[in-house]
Amino acid sequence: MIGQLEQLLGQLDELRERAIAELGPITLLSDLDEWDIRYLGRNKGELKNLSAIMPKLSKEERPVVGQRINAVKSELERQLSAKRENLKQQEMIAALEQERIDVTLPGRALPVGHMHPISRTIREVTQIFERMGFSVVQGREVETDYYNFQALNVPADHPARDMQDTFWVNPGQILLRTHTSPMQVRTMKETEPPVRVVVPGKVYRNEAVDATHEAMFHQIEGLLVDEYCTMADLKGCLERFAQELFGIDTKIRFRGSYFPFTEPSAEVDVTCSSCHGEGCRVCKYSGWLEVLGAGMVHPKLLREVGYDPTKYRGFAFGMGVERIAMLKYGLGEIRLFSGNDLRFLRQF
Ligand code: 2U9
Repeated sequence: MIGQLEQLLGQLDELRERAIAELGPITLLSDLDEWDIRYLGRNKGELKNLSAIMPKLSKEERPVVGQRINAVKSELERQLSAKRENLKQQEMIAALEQERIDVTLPGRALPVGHMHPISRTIREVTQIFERMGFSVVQGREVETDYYNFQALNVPADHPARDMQDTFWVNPGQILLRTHTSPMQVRTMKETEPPVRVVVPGKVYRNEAVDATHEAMFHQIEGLLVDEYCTMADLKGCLERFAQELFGIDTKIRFRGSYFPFTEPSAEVDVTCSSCHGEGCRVCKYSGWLEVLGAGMVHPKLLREVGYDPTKYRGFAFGMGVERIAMLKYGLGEIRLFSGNDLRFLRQF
């Protein structure tokens, strides 16, 4: 009986040695799982097979063998878990080696867009007036007949109100604004003088489209109302504006004109920025470019918004943004601005 016990213990020792020897060279986690099943498997594991002999042992032998089985089992489990940790570490190190990134590599350049030339012109113009104390306000593009025409002293039979010139949403009532002026009326109705605003935005006119006319374009209009305000202030303000936009040598001139909302009214020319007044194709050999309309706010408008025309006066002006941009960038075709052709837009 002693011989059988010794043999059994010997087998357990041999199993332990063999298992540990086999564990050493394993390099893959999958092989480790196989090893686990082979030696420690609950079903057909070698240790389990040796344990099957237990019931046949004597009362004295059983604890001796049992203890030895448990010792071998713990030892193998300990070694397995150490090996598993070790392999996991190595796999991670290998992955890190492989996936190593070069942080000094220059990044991929993302395409960067830029401002549309019309937005840029609007910003440039409004900033000049902001430096002179004007605030920028923007209004709605769908307006009422009252704010777009009536309040601005545009008579019912004025050609601008014609079906042909205005895009009506609701004929006689709702329209796409034909100028940004409705916003000046709204501003005056909401605030007490002094008023100093510039209003940039889209406007709509139902006209034939050609190289210099579009059905939608942008305007910037300005309005100043104060107790003391003259045509000389208007002229000084616009001269300053022209010099900031086209160059310090720029001169301006007023030519008498007519608008329903201003009296007196003027067309404002600036000396040609292409030839500096000498005459060229851009200015049609006149030396002058027409860039603005302007005038003193009609007293009827002041009364309409609740201002006392004996106490307050105002000046107003307006310009087409596309026209300014065409002059600034030397373009002869207005439709390029709305065409969204990247070959054109990328040049700015
Ligand atoms: C109020 C009072 C007065 C705005 C003005 C012009 C003259 C003008 C044109 C320039 C080129 C329109 O884009 S364009 O075709 N504008 O000539 N605009 S005075 O006068 C106002 C506006 C609002 C309350």
